[in-house]
Amino acid sequence: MTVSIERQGEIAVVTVNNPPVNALSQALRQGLFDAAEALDADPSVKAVVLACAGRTFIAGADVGEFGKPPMPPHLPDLVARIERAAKPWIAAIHGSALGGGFEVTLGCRFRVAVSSASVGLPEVRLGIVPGAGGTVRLPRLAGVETAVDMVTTGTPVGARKAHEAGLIDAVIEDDLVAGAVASARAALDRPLPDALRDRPVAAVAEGFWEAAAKTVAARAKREEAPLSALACVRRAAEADFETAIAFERETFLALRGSPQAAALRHVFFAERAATRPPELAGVTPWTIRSAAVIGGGTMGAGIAAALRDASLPVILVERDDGAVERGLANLRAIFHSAAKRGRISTDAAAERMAGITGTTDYAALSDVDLVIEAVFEDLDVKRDVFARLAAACRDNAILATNTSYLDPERIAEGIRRPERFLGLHFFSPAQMMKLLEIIPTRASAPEVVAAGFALARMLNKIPVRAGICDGFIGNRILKVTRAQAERLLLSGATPPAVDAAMRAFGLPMGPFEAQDLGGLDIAAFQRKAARARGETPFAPIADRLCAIERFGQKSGGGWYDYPPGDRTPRLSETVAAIIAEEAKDWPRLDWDEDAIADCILLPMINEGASILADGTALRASDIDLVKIHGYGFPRWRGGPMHYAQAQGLDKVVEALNTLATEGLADPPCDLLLEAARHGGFSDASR
Ligand code: T1G
Ligand code: NAD
Repeated sequence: MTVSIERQGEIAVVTVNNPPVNALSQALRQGLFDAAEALDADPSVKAVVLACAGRTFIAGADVGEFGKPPMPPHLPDLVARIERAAKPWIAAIHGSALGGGFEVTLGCRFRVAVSSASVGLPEVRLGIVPGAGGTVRLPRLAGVETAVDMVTTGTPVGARKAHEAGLIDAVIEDDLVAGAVASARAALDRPLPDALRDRPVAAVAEGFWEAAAKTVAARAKREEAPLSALACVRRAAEADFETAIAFERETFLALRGSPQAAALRHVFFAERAATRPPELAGVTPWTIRSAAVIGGGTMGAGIAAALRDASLPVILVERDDGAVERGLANLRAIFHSAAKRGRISTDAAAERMAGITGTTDYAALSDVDLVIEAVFEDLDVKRDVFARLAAACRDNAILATNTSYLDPERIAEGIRRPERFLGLHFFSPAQMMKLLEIIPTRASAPEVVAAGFALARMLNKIPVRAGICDGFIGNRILKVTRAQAERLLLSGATPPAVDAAMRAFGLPMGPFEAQDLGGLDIAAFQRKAARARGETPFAPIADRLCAIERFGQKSGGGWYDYPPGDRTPRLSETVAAIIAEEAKDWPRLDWDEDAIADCILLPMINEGASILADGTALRASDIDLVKIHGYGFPRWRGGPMHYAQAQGLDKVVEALNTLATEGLADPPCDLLLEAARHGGFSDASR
């Protein structure tokens, strides 16, 4: 039963129960509509409290129904029905009242919530706008500024701030339903406030809309929904209620069927599926209450900061006392800049730092639950570290490596109790980047792998299981991206043209700007190791730049020149000369932005398909999450694999064959050909 009604005297309590998050499925909409009808017809009912069972209030429309034909009662009609009810409805909110769930409360005359609750209209994060009056009733309740902020960012508001902003009428400290019933009774003794539909929208200052459009456009970049949401609030402020409601509905329906909305829905479900991989269902993870990090450099400091952000006590181990001090200084700098940017308070920064102990003594690790190694990318150095860890740590302590390219099997070779070892691959800066590649070895115990996923939830990161190969999922595709970028230069394109094309596609920066920021040396290490294994990585120009120590911003020049103290990329004659020499036997082609993007994206998709084929990734959606959360692939395109399907895999195969005949890419792999025949990658998420 999704809707039940019980009476507390003249107050009816309507309880919704539709696990897991009380999403507004057709059955729930019908149940609530029928309840409104029945309660209106019962003269003994003076007011209605709307509450929810389970862990949250209504978390919105049932996103799973989006791809299906809409069934009545439609949500706008349900909200309007509750709003014109003969008795006042009071929404009693716990957990999250989001999207359609919050819109239902805007149909109610009053809203009360427990202090831990939040309310919001996150629809823009799904590429749509509120579709049940949220952009029209919210400015009538809390003013245009609050409405614009909430609907264009999608960021929920906590109960106390919501109360200050007039979004809710009261914060209930004790029993929510009892508090709501009491509020309902009290409301019956006073004149009822107007329904939101009958309230005016307060005027805004001259120039408000133009300024808001600038801010929203800058933040939204290429995402369409935020500016559409702003237009809906403006219509609500400048037109009558019915006109504004119709405009919102029209905008909602248009966006719901858009490629961006399909992509963002795909990512929404992929992110949720990623945290609970079916292959680990029922496996109890080893507990993590304390941690240690070996190496306090770029990654070690970032990882330690992320662990502290999750309130875990951290021991930082370095080679010598000087290095310990440098590691602690790196951490202080991270927390200092987080406080400077208002992400945390200065007190919190001090508290984070207080929870870190620096040492060179492995004996200090005798009782930690988890150790993450982030020392130099050198096999012998890492093997020595794990030999010492295997001796110093408990048998049920998790031992993890943050290697980018080395084989975790070889790093762990010979250690005692290898079932406690796995790869945990963070991305730089580790305290910010959401992605965590989890790389089990053949010996890794399922409970240890499950602990990796539990750690990701603790650190609020997106976990993706990756198999062992050179570069796992993300860096393996990155190698292809870089090789393609070089092929473009050798066939007539320039670094700024390639970077501009990829930025136009939606990436925060192009492949050459990104290499200069991260440093060309890490990939050079990787190519050296690959050549030692007898492989032939393709990077003729990057090899020559590294040979003359052009490692990027950190050495004053890489693909671009950087004057001292200035991170603005400048064209480099040296690089242009090297490209010209290397390109002398290559055919020169004319490259426009789309052709450049295809030359990079299509081989990326092809590599994704071969990663699926050899099981390095279990799901195409996992590859999408890796590229979005680790490499800045635009979320509103859904990731490379979703993008490929949206373009049509047969078209992708055809375009790849063209690139292959021009010697600019490998031909489509078998799995991609098969997926094109079947119209999709087998596991594409719903
Ligand atoms: N529809 C369908 N399923 C949903 C859902 C939804 N709205 N929200 C969550 N789920 C599923 C999710 O896939 C997962 O399933 C399970 O619930 C638990 O979710 C007209 C049209 C509420 C804060 O954008 O933000 O209303 O993986 O792991 O961490 O204007 O879920 O177990 O099978 O995320 O506790 C607007 C989306 C919709 C809110 C709970 N609403 N949800 O977080 O659990 S658009 C949203 C969330 C709309 C109207 C428009 C979070 C949460 P499974 P979970 P959680
Ligand atoms: P880094 O050079 O910045 O830091 C390495 C640190 O390890 C140094 O502080 C060094 O003193 C310390 N160290 C070396 N040997 C040690 C030992 N035996 N015991 C204790 N400490 C020791 O390097 P980084 O960029 O932080 O990379 C660390 C690891 O993370 C590498 O495996 C790298 O491939 C991987 N990684 C790097 C990135 C990145 O973008 N930098 C991203 C993901 C993974």
